[in-house]
This record gives sequence, structure tokens and C-alpha cells, in this order.
Amino acid sequence: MRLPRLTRTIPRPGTGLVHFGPGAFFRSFVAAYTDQAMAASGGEWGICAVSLRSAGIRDALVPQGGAYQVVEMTPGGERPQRVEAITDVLVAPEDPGAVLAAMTDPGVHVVSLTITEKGYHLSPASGALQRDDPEIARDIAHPRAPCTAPGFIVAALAARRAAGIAPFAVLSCDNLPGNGALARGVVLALARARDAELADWIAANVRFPATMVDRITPATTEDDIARLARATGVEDRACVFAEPFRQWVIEDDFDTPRPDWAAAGAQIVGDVAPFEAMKLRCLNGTHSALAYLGYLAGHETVCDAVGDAPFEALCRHLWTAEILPTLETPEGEDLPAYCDALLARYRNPAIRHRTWQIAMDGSQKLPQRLLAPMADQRAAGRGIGGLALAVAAWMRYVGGRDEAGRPIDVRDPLADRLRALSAGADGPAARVRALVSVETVFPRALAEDRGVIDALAQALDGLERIGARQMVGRLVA
Ligand code: CS2
Repeated sequence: MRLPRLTRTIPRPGTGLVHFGPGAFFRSFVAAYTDQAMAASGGEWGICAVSLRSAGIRDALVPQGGAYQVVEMTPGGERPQRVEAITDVLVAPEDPGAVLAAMTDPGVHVVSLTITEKGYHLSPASGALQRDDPEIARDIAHPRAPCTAPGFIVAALAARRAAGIAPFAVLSCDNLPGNGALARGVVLALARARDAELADWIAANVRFPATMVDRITPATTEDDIARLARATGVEDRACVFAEPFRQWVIEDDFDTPRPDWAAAGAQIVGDVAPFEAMKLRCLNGTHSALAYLGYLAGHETVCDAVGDAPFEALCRHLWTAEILPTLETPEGEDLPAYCDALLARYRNPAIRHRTWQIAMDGSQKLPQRLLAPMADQRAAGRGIGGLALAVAAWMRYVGGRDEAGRPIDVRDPLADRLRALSAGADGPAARVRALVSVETVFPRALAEDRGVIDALAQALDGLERIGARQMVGRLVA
């Protein structure tokens, strides 16, 4: 029997926000907070969501009038909550003009982003714009028909400036340290390539608040969609499944109106940096460690991995010995308690977060998650055994074969280059030297640090000889 589709129950609000990247995390997080902010404090904060690539989410959401459900996954059961903040979904390559028109609307005050690390087209190690990136080169050559999010932002700001419309704030919600400053850097560099005066105007007039975002939201599967339909009697092709926990820390740096996100529980603070470092290193750092080492050891999900005693001990070792010493405590937080809570979140059996999913785009994630604490530990003369093992596991992973010799589906913008470097080197020490030469991933200071190279070579050698589970066991013994 065909079930009815989920539909909207309240009229569409006016659109106040344009968002790039309508994936699962946006729907469980930015859109859900915005929905609740409107419910609490009103305002015309409907969201025009823009996909830079596929039409899948548009095709799922439009027949539902933009409505969908966020299902909170607790070990005790599933709780769907309807979100109706999305007013429209555009697919940029189909009609870039419609995206620019939406962004130039005077009622739009915020442009937010969940475009993942690679969406910024920056060198992850240095933060510099990658001008030779084909999409960036295209946006520089054709600034009025952009294809990247930063390209759209520059084009829309130029149009608003020309029309005398106040600019919007740009709100990066990606897992990058200083994400506001990074977004600003890309936008200014692109604008300068087009028109130096425009760049100066953006620098003087546009705010780029930093944020820390946190909610574990695995990709939705067809099974999830079918299970929810059976439970509710309604088909929702845009549903998302997320943990109950969420935390949004936003820098108090707006001169435009914004939704009352604080009414929905967001923390508005003067300095996001300590929160961001805590989250990126404690959560995302151990996530990536569990992703590479766990995948190699045959663990399909984070929950499976931390259910294996040596992997839980690995997390505890990383936090206590190699990550917390590099952090300053953000106001109102307790770092050891934060890590205990993380372990409980990882153990949530209702969240099937695949190690393979987290392993994606490692070349974009390693610098802030594992290499930054590694550099701090080295500078302070402290140990890096756990971080080196995690980075070596990434090296093994990008080689493209698992411990049984089966191919790994490595998804990474640098996948081909990494596989070639790995295959072209003879032995683990040579592989380490080849891979640390990728300067967009490894900062010079680490690539030239003998102690780091030796630790990586030893860890990779162990991974190749005795495998990930044994190596983790030795580390935590
Ligand atoms: C994960 C994150 O896929 C990944 O790289 O580490 O998506 C993580 O689940 C979120 O940052 C949690 O807030």
C-alpha cells in the first residue's frame, strides 16, 4: 500500500535565510534550531536551501512543502519532530540565477553554510585559497555565474552593494577552527580577484561570525525511511535521524537581524575558539581515530568500535594524554566530563554512524582534528603515540586495501594522489615520507620533525604487520 507523503501544517514564513548544503546535518541542526527559534520568538526566518550539486534533497522536500522530521534516536526509542522552516530548495547548477535572486532579496539577512571542509576550497594545512582548484578558477573567470558557495556569496554581495541593499551575515557551520575567519578569507580572496573595491567593501561591511556546531547525524538510509514510514503511517523522504544531544555556540558578531537561536538553546558568546577547539579535537579527533583504526579492525560503526575494549581505552588515552593537555577550558565546560559524555554518545546503539562515512575526506579533516593537537604536543615535549597511530591508520586506509587485502572505497578529493603516493613507496617509512610531503595536509613543522616521522613510520609498520586492533591494544596496554 502506498502511504501518504508528509506535508506542511503551517503556512510558509517569509524567507530570511539562504543556506548552502541541505544535507542531513543541516536538517537536524541549523534548520531545526531555526524552526524552534521562530516558534519561540517569531520572525520571518524561512530558509531557502541551496544544493550545489545533486537534486535529491530538492526532489524529496518539495513534494512535502519543505516539511520533514528530525527523529531523535535514544536507546529507549525514536521520537520524530516535524520541522517546517524550509521554504524552498534550489539546485544551483540548474538555475544559478534563481540562487542569486534569492540571495539578493532584502528580506534575507543571513547566508549560512554546511558545505563540508572541502567546500571552502582552502589548503587544509595553511588556510590559503586554492586558486588552481578548477571550480575556484572557474568562479574567478566567470564571477557572475558562480559554482561554489563562496562564489555565490561574492556575486550576491556585489549585487546587493550595486542595488544599495544592506549585506547579509555569512554564518559558517562547518567543522573548521575559526570557521568565520576562514569563510571571510575565501570570500575576500575571491572578491579581490574580481574587484579590489568590492573586496574592501566586504571587509568593512560583512560579518562572518564563528560557530561551533555539534550533533551526530549519520546519513539517512532507505531502511530508516521505511522504518519511520511504518511507525508513523506517513512517508517522509527527507527525514533525518540524530542523537538527542546538540550544542551550537555562535559568536556574538552580527549587525544584521538574525533568528532568536538562543531561544532554541544556542549559546551566543564572545569567543567561540575554545569551544571549537574542544569539539574538533575531543569529538572529531577521536571520531577520525575510530574511523580509520576501527574500519581497519573491521568495526562498521562508532558504537561497534567503542564497544571493543581497546578502542574505548584508545579514546580515553587520546583525551587524557594527548588532547586535553592542548586545550583551554571553555567557559561553563568541564573537559573530563565532556569526554565522559562523548563516550556515552558514541555508545548510543540507536545511532549507526559508519566508520566509513567519518573516514571520508580525511585530507580535509586531519589537520584540525589530529595534526593540530600533535603539533601542540610536540611543541610542549609531550607524547604523540595515539595521534600518530591514528594518522598512520589514515595512511594505511588511503592506500586503498584493508587488512584482508580487499579494496577500500576511499572518498577524498585527493584519493587518487594519495593512493599513487602510497603505492609508489617501498615500505612503511618511505610511505610516510611520501604522504607527509602532501603540503596541503601536513604543515612543514610536522613534516620536518624527525620525532613525528619516526612515530608515524613505526605505527604504520605495526599496522601493516600486525593490524589495527593489535596496535591499539599495544598502545593502551
Ligand atoms: C564526523 C562529524 O563525519 C565526520 O567527520 O566526525 O560529522 C561529527 O559527527 C559531527 O561533527 C558531530 O557534531
